[in-house]
Amino acid sequence: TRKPFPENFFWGASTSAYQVEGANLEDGKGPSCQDVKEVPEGTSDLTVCADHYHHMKEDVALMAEMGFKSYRFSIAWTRILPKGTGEINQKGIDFYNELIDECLKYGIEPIVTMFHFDMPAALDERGSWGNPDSVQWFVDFARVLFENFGDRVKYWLTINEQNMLTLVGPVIGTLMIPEGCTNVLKEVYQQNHHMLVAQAKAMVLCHQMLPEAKIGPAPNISLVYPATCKPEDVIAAQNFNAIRNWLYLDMAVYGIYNAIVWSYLEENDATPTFAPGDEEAMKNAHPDFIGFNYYNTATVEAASDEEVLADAVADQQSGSIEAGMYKGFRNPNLVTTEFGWEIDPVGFRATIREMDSRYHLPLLVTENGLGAYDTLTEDGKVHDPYRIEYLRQHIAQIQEAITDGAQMLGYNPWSAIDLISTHEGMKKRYGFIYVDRDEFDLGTLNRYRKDSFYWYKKVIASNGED
Ligand code: BGP
Repeated sequence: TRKPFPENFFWGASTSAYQVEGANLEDGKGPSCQDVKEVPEGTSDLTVCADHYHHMKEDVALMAEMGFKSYRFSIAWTRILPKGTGEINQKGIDFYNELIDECLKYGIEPIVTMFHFDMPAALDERGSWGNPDSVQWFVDFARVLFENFGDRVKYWLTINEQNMLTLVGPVIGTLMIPEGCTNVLKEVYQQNHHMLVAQAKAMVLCHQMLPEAKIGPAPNISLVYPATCKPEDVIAAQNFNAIRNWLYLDMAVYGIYNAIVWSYLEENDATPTFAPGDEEAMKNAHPDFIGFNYYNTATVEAASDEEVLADAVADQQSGSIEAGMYKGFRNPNLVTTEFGWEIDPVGFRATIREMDSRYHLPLLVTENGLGAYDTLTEDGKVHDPYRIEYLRQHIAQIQEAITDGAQMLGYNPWSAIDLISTHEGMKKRYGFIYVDRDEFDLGTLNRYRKDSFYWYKKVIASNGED
């Protein structure tokens, strides 16, 4: 028999500021990298998104109607500090105060991501995460957040999907590589190092300033399978697991560089430079839990040194710049979504088991979900049985993992409400709440409850038994 979900399990959902809020330069907000980048062809820009900035109360009321126990959202750095450092924008503070208070009014726990793919443009101009000062920029921003919201926010997430920023950021434009850079691998892992130190210092600061609060990382963790039982394929899978997953959690939890990754960086003249105090800072930091996003597993086979990996965007799971370590492989045992992402609920359990036995920390699912084309019917309905099925299967596997003994804090799938997808604009929807707009036609921006909305409400009311 399966063990039940814990009593105080955080049933909720997620969003991120740059994808949901809109009002991207309103009320004093400065531009982030997202506002100045070229959006992928055929996709909407990020000026309006779901217009959550102006519909916030209505949206939180809908989340409350579903019975949410938690809502994971991110705070836009440039709403708080328009230039990334220095002057505080009071209107930005006011917006998040209202959002937090609105959540608490309904008994919804705010879970706050401090950084979700939205580097202030002013800081990109100063070298972004490549500038050693970026560590201090982030810590100063963290201090402003803790000072202003720490009396009510108890759960903090440092950096969303730092591993994806490092692996595919240079390709999708969320990590800036200076022009003329001759060793991209070294540059990327130097930036990654600054993020790791920034995260460590922010965790320590959080514990100093807010002894009651809990803080953790939020990487995208997907177990990597070997394509076959060929020993070389197993090595390739270990390589990719180390590069994609364990580097980030070994660092967050133990403050150490993963040995496989370190030796790979050494071989490629790409080890990061440590500033004085970095090592100590990393060792001193201890997360209270691990937040993680899970969409699907990855499968790889052995690769030769010459094989350069193809299109990182088209194949997000296996595409990266670490040539020679592994090669992506389409898992023949899994079906894919309309957008080509593999679906692997059992892999969710396997991923959780692996994290539990490596780190022995509580785990919080910060994303999971199905991106699909949804249609609004004339009578205002959205029939999304495919989403219900996806979520149901994944929730069942969380329960299996709980039965295995993993300590699960909550489930916050992507996304609470339709928003702009990272790669596909508005057409790829994830929400329980439908937003009436198209890619370029802003429509009415009215909200509609999808079938999954009513279904998730029952799941929450029955604490996962439905
Ligand atoms: C994660 C990001 C989210 C979100 C999600 C879905 O990587 O943290 O911001 O976008 O993926 O991805 P996509 O929008 O590309 O379907």
